[in-house]
Amino acid sequence: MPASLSGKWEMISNVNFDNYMIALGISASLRKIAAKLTLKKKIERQEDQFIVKTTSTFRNYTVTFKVGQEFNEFTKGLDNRHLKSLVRWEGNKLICEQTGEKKNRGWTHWIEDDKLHLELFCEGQVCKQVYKNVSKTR
Ligand code: VLP
Repeated sequence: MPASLSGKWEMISNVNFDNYMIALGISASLRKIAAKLTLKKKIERQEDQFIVKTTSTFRNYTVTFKVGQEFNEFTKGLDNRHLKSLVRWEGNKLICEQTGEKKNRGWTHWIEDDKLHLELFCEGQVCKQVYKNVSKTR
């Protein structure tokens, strides 16, 4: 059973995604498409470095970072903003603060009951997603 964030994951629930996207300023037409997607995550970790790939039939988004090291993030294909991002551990939670035009923006990942949990937050809106593990075992 996966005790780490690493592996392949598939979304099984997505609460308040629309309000999160509205907070990001995503257009109604794009929100309509995004709302129907089953998002997948592939998370790779090498010591303090993470690669988080979010994929779908519509668009993909990859972010690479080192824990504790601020980096420039461009949310290409999402809301297309330039951010200063910083990821840190707080207990078993991986927390990203995304500083930029939008206040109180970021996300938190953790494992609970063998599921990958994700809270995406922006300007007071919180979207809660849960992913099941779909890593191939052999
Ligand atoms: C934008 C909302 C369609 C929706 C418009 C595009 C690839 C934590 C973090 C690592 C994210 C992903 C946020 C996804 C929703 C943005 C959707 C295309 C999806 O993940 O895992 O980057 O911030």
